[in-house]
Amino acid sequence: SYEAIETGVGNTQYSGQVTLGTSAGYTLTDATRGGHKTYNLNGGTSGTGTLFTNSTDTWGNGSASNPETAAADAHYGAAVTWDFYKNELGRNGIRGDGVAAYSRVHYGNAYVNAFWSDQCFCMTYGDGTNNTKPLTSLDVAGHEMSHGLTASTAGLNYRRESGGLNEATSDIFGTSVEFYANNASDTGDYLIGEKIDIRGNGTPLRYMDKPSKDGNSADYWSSGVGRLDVHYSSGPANHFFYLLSEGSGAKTLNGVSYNSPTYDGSTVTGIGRQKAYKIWYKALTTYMTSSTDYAGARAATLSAATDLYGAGSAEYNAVASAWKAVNVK
Ligand code: ASN
Ligand code: ZN
Ligand code: CA
Repeated sequence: SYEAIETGVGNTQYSGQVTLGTSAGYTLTDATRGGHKTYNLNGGTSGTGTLFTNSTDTWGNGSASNPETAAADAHYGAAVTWDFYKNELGRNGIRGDGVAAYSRVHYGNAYVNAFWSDQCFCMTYGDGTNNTKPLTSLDVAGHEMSHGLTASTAGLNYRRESGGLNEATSDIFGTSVEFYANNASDTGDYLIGEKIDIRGNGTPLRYMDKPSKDGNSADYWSSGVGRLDVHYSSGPANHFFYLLSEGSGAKTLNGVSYNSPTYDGSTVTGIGRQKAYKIWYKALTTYMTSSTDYAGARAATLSAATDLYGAGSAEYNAVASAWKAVNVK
């Protein structure tokens, strides 16, 4: 799990008190993680604004009214994601070259989104509804940073089925980062955005065990899935990842209850999240291309499972079963 070497203290909004990588001055510059910096846009929508600087090495107070709080969450999310890539995927930063991206917080006014940009090689966060719910939770940070990972590897086009796979890749690694952090205030789950309350009713943005619970996402592949918005055509791949990790049916984990269905009534036995994300990462970085569709993702993950665990392995068979369970054959 995540352990910072440095001594900065972040009082975050979503993850409690955490250790942050900071540099003398003090600034939010994480020297041990490629020099990742976090900037304050202070309501602006372009440029970098100003680097977060402080007379002490304590950042934020847990409340969105303190501008450093969202910065602490974002800086922490980037650090955990960096460590996840390094320690779990064997990857040295987004591009594998040891160079960090940067984060920008307080984008615009009450802006309810976060995004990755290849142009700046950076991720950006709005402050959410009434400027009280910044979109800086761990799973969202892992999601956004992983758009950079996808862009620098498979390059999945952000439209049609490849776009859904691009979105799913960000949800898969975003949720994996949340589990990896082992943070008591934001325990791991297969929900995306459960902390940021975008809908205003306490429900998450997306559900990986049964994507249709969001009212829009597809649970299963069909020939029309590529016409959906990419955040909904991600459903079958998110569902695949859940089934491959945890298996079908009912399950409670860290206090969250899941009940994952299958297209054909089959039973899937999970192989655990760690093997599942290693297979997805190998597929993404070795076999997927910009135009990979669902059939191609199935082939890519089967090849990856063969490479990692062998052709007749239980892991290979579980990949095949999980795809069949979301109607990809
Ligand atoms: N937050 C969204 C995402 O990362 C922004 C977008 O629609 N691209 O998917
Ligand atoms: Zn996304
Ligand atoms: Ca989550």
